[in-house]
Amino acid sequence: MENLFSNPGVAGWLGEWIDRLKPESIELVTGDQVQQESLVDLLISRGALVRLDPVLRPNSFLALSDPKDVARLESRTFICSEQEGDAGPTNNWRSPAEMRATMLPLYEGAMQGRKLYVIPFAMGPEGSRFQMLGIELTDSAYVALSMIKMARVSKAVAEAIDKSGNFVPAIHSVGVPVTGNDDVPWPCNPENTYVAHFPETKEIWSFGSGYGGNALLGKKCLALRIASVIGRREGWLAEHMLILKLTSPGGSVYYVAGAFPSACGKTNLAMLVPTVPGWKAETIGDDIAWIRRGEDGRLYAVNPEAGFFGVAPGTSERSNAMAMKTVSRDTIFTNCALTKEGDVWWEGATETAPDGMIDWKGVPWDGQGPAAHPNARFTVSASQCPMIAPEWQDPDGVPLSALLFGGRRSDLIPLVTEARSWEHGVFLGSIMASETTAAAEGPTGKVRRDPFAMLPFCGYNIGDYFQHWLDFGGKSVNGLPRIYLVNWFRRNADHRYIWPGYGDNVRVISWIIDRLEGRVRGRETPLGIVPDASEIDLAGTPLSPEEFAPLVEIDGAGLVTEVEDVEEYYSGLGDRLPKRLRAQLDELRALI
Ligand code: GTP
Ligand code: SPV
Ligand code: MN
Repeated sequence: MENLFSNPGVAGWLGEWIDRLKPESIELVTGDQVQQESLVDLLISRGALVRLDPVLRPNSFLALSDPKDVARLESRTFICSEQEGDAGPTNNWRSPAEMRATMLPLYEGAMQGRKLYVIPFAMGPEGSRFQMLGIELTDSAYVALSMIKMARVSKAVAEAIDKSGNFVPAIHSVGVPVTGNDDVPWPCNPENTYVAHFPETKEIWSFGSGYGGNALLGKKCLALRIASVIGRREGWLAEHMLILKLTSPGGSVYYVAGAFPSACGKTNLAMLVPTVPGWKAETIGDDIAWIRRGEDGRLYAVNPEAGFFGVAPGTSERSNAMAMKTVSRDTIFTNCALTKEGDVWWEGATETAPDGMIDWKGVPWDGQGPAAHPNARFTVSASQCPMIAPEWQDPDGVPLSALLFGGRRSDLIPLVTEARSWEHGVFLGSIMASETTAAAEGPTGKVRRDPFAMLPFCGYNIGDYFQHWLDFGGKSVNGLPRIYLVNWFRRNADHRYIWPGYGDNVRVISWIIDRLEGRVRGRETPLGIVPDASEIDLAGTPLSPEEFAPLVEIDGAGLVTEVEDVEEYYSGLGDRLPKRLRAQLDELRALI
C-alpha cells in the first residue's frame, strides 16, 4: 500500500507507519460521494452513527461518544520543543525524545484489526500561497468523515503532496486495537491519551481520543499550534478568531476578526443576523484566522478551514437562525439528544424539551441533568451556510478594519472598550480572562487568563507570542486595524445577562465602525474608550439608556484587584514577558 504515493519521502514515511501501526487494511480518503456514503454505512453498521429522519434532517447523523471522551483534553496536550523554555510556562512540555519514547510503544500495533484511513488534506483556500498541506493517518471512520467536512480533502491535494513531498505528518489513533469481536461504537483510551506537537519538526501525534480538537488534527493542532510557530518564524499570525463581513446601511464594507475563548461566541458572531435595519452580515470563518500584513500595511485574514465544528447547546431559531439553517441537512451531530421523531435536540434549541428523548449517553432522558452534553457539537461544511460571503475562500484573504478580543466575564469588563494604540491593544489581549466552558475538560465557570483566546492553542512561549504581536504591528501603524475588548456576558444582581447579545451585537460593531469613521467620541476610562449610552442604538432592545449604563461602567475597586491579579499572572510568565507590556501595566495602575 506504500504505492499510494510515488514520492519516496511520502511513501517511505507512510510505509514506516504502516509497519508500526499494523492496520488490517488501508484506505486513501479523497472525500468523494461514494466514499462518504460507505463511511456512513460502516459507521451505522457499527452503531457509531444513527441516521436522523430523512425528512426532518436529510443526510444527517448523530454520534454519541464515550462519556469519557467529550472535549479537548488540555492536561493531555503537549508542546514538545527541544527546550522547555520554548514551550513556555503556559504549555505542558515534554522533550521530543521523551514523548517519542512514551508514544512509540503505544502506536506499536495500535491499529490491529482496524482500517487505516490515509487522509491528505489542505488547510487554507485552494490556490493560496499560504495553504498548508498535511496527511492525517487515523483508525477512526468518524474522524475521516469529519475531516472531509472540516478540511479540504481531495485527490488533487493528494497529488500536490505527492508532487512536492511537502506535508505536515499527523498521526491519530483511538488507541484500541481490535482483537476479537469486542469493538465498541466509540473506542477511546483515556488513560493513555496524548495530543503531542513537535514544533521544530512540524509533526502531530495524537493517541487515545476521538473527539474534536484532539482528533481532527488539521484544526487546533495544525492550523493553530503548529501554524503559530511557523507564523512567528515567517512573520504572520495564526489566531483563534472568527472573521465577519459587515455591510453598513450606506453600503460600506468592513471586515472584523475576533478572538473569543472556546464556547464564548465566535460561531454566533460569525453568523450574526443584525437586528438593526439596513445592516448586512456575511460569514468568512468561525474559529481560526491566518493573518498577514499586506504591502499596503493592512492586515489580511484567511479562514484556513472548510467547515464548522460548532457548539450545539444554546443554538436556536431565536439566537442563531443562520446556524440552524446551516445544520438543516448534511450534518454530523455529536453528543446531542435524539428525539422520538428521529431528530436532534439540545438545551436551548426550544424553550421546552420534547418528551421521549434518548439523551447523549444513549439512555431515555429522565429530565435530570442535560439531555445533550454541554459540549455537544455539529460538524458541517461552511459552504452550507446561507450567509457565507462569496469571498470566503479568497486566496489573498480579506482586509481587517478591527480586531475584537472577547471573554466571558460576569463583571468588571465593559461591553466594549477601544484600545488606545496597537501596543495597548496587545496589552489588553495579553491580560484577557474568561470563565472556563465545557469545550475543554475540567470545571466550568472559573475565571482564568486566556491571552488572545490562545492559552490552549499557542504552540510556543506565550511571552514570545506577545512580543511577536508587538513586532507584527511594526513601526508603522498605518493600515493596522484598531483593537477592541468586548464582553457580551456581564450579569446583573440576579445573575442574568444584561446585554441581549447575539444579533444585537451588531449595535456594538456599529459603534466600533462609528469610532473608525470618527463619528463618535466615546468616553475615556483607564482601560480605554467606552461608548456613551447615547452613542449606542438601543431602539428595539429591552434596555433603556439607564439600564445600559452599567454595561460600560468600570468598578474601580474591581480594577485594583484585577491589576493585582495581572501582576501575579505576569510574574508567572517569566523573563520572556515583553518589557513594554509591563510598562503598560504600570500605566494602567497609574490611571486608577
Ligand atoms: P468554539 O467552537 O468552542 O471555539 O466556540 P465559539 O467561540 O464559536 O462559541 P459559540 O458561538 O458556539 O457560543 C458558545 C455558547 O455561547 C453558545 O451556547 C451560545 O449560545 C453562547 N453565546 C454566543 N454568543 C452569545 C451572546 O452574544 N450572548 C450570550 N448570552 N451567549 C452567547
Ligand atoms: C474549541 O474548543 O475552541 C473548539 C472545539 O473549537 S475543538 O475543535 O474541540 O477544539
Ligand atoms: Mn474554537
